[in-house]
Amino acid sequence: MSRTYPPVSLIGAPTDVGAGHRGSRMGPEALRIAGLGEALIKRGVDVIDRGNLDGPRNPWQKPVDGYRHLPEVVAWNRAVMDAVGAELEEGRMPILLGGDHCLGLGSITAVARHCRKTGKKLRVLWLDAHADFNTHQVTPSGNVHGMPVACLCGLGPDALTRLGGEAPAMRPDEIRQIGIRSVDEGEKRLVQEYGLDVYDMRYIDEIGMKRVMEEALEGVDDDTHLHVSFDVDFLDPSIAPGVGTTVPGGPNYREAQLVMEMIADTGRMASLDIVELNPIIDKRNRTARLAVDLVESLFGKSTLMRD
Ligand code: 5AB
Ligand code: MN
Ligand code: MN
Ligand code: MN
Repeated sequence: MSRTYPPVSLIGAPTDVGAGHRGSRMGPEALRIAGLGEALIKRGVDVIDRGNLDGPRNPWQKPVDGYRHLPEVVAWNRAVMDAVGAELEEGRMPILLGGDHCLGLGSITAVARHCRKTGKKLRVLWLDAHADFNTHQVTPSGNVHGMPVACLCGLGPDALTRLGGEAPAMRPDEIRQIGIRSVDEGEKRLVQEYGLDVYDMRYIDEIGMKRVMEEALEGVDDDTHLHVSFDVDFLDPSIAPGVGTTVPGGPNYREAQLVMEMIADTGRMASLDIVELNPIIDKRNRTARLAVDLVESLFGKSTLMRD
């Protein structure tokens, strides 16, 4: 396959302020050590590693009014939004190395703003075991990494929903969630109310990953900016133990590869988050190496030439 990819910028966001476990702050280094940059260069991609963003330390406090570490979460997301926005302005593909998934808010807010400016259609693929659609009223934990999709859809505190100025940053019909198998009670009602397109594990079991991806990618065309938000806990914990919130019953190695290969085939991926990798819980960087392997597939690595 001789597809060319836009130049890539790696942006590290070493924080776990939005999570209930500490350790995903080490995700960016683990991905670098697993050879992410080198793997992309080997695939012919022009890569610049911008290093790590700065932000407040994790104060490790209890939730206040239903949110843990809200000011710190806001600060990190602003930094991410600015950094991702700057790369998009330059015509580069930002790859956000998290960090916990609260950072998807800053990243996708920047992407959505870019789409409004350039007139592109936005399609977000949210690969995750969780819907991340909690609010402060229904969250069982107060952890903001369980809330970014709700915030993007305008549900949450102004400091998060209006990160990019206008709220909502995006519409529910611009996102497809894949691999979902853990949704909290109150969260379920909201997911339904907002009409999110959720391809949960039962649906994947029943119709198969190939058809799920065909449905999730339907309508993606030359005018589409495809953003992939890859929460590593999307993967089955038997192959990806290095995450804070494992949920059994996730996609296996081949299913995950197929997801990435079918995304690559669209040629439309223009931004990517890799989040929730927790090297403290991982075994000899195995999960980071798997993540790199899957990113290679996102950039067109496949067994045989297919076009
Ligand atoms: B992740 C849970 N729904 O809100 C909550 O890893 C887990 O970014 C959220 O998907 C997991 O605390 C957030 C129980
Ligand atoms: Mn998530
Ligand atoms: Mn998750
Ligand atoms: Mn998690």
